[in-house]
Amino acid sequence: MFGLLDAHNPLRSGLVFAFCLLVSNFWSSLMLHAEEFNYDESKVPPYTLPDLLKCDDGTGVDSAAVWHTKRRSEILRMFEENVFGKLPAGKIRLRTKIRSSVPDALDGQALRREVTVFFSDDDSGPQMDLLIYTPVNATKPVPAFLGYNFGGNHAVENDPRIHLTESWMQNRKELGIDNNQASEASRASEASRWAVSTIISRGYGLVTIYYGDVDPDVDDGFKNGIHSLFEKGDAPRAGDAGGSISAWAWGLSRALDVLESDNTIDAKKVAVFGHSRLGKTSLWAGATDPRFAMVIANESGCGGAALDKRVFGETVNRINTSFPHWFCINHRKYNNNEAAMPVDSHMLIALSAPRPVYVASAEEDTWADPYGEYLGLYHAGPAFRLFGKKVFESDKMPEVDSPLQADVGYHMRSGKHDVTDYDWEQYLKFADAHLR
Ligand code: GTR
Repeated sequence: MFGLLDAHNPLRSGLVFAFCLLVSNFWSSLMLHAEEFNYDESKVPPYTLPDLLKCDDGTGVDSAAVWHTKRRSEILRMFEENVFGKLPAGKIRLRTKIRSSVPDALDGQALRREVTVFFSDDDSGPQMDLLIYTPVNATKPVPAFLGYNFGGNHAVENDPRIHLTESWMQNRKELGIDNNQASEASRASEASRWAVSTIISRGYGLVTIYYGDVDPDVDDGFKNGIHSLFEKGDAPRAGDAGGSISAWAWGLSRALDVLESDNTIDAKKVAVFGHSRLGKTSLWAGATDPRFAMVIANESGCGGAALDKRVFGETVNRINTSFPHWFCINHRKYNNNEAAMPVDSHMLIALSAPRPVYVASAEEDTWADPYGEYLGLYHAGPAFRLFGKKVFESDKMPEVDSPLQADVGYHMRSGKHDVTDYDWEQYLKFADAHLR
C-alpha cells in the first residue's frame, strides 16, 4: 500500500494518506474496544452455566455420595486442566526452625512465633516464614485463620521484633521498597487489613505468611519460589502445569501440615482466608485440600468467586495478559472466549462443599464484579444442599452492609477494594457459628 505513495502527486498521496489514517483509526478503535470493560448490567451477555450436578457421562447427581465419589473429582480435574493447573503430587519433606517466640506480643495478649518452614534439605532453598499468633490465655488448641499477606510478615503489626521479609518484593517507593527488598519503612504497612487483636480476643489464632516466600508474584518463567523444586531445566511447560495460584495454594497446605503438629492450634478448625488474588488462592486451596475447615474469599473477582461468563469488570483475557503467571497456559484458550469455559466460579466454590464458604465483595470494587461474586456463591448452592446445608434462596444480592449468613456467607461492604475490621467482624461471626 505504501508503494502507492507518490511524493510527486500530492493529490494521490493525500488520498492514500487519508485512507491509511482511516484504516489505522479503525484498528485502534478495535483495539480500544478489546480493552474496554463492561460495568453495565444490561450489557452482560446471555450465558449458560455448566451444570454443577450433571456428570460427564450425562447422569445426574442426586446424593452427597455421588457428589463425593464422582462429580467432585470431575470438576476438580477440569479446574486443574483449564484454569489453575496442577503441581506434581510428590511428597516434600518439611523441616521447621523457630525463628522467634515472643510470649507477650500485642500488649501481652498473644504468643507470637515466627517459624521457618524449609521445603528441601538446603537451608538456602525455597522456604516460608509462618507468623503465628495464639491467645496467651488459651487452655486448649484454638481454631485459627490462615492466610497470606501481601506486604511481608513485618507489615502485619508494628513490632520491630518481627523479622523484615527477605524475599523478593515488588518495588514501592512510598513504602521504601527498593531493589525488590523490604525496608523498615514498610513495617505495619498492612496492619489495617489484619484485625489481629480482635481475632485473638475472640479466642482464635492467626497464621500469616508473605505470599512471595512461596512464589514471587512476577512472571519469571517459573524459576523462583517452590516451582524450582518441581521444574528442572528449560523444557517447555505443559498446558496444565500449575501457575502461581496453584503454588500459593500448595504453600497453604504445607502450612497446614506444619500446624497439624502444633499443639496451640486445632488444625481441624483452620479457616483459609485470602484477599483479591489471594482470595482466588484461598478458594483453590479449599478446593484442593479438604482439611481446610472453612474457606473465606474476600473480593476475589475474576478467577475467584465471580462468574467469568458474565464478562463484567476484569476479563479472562485481561487477567492472563496482566498476570501471565497466575493460571496455567491452557487458561489462555478462554481469552475473549469465556463462553467456551467448561467450568465457572460456582463450581470452584462448590468444590469446598459441604464446608462453610464465605464470599465477600466491596461496593466500589466493580473490577471484581460484586454481583458476579454473589451469583457464584448462589449457583454453588445445589452442591451444599446435597448435604442438607442451608444456602441462599434468592439470586438477588443483599443490600450493601447487610451480611447474609447460613451455612455459606456473603456481604457487600460499602467502600473500596480492601480488607477492613468490618470484614473481619463478619468472618468472626461466621467462624463462631461453624468452628466452635
Ligand atoms: C488486580 C487484579 C485482580 C486482583 C487484584 C489484587 O490487579 O486484576 O484480579 O487480584 O489485582 O490481587 O489485588
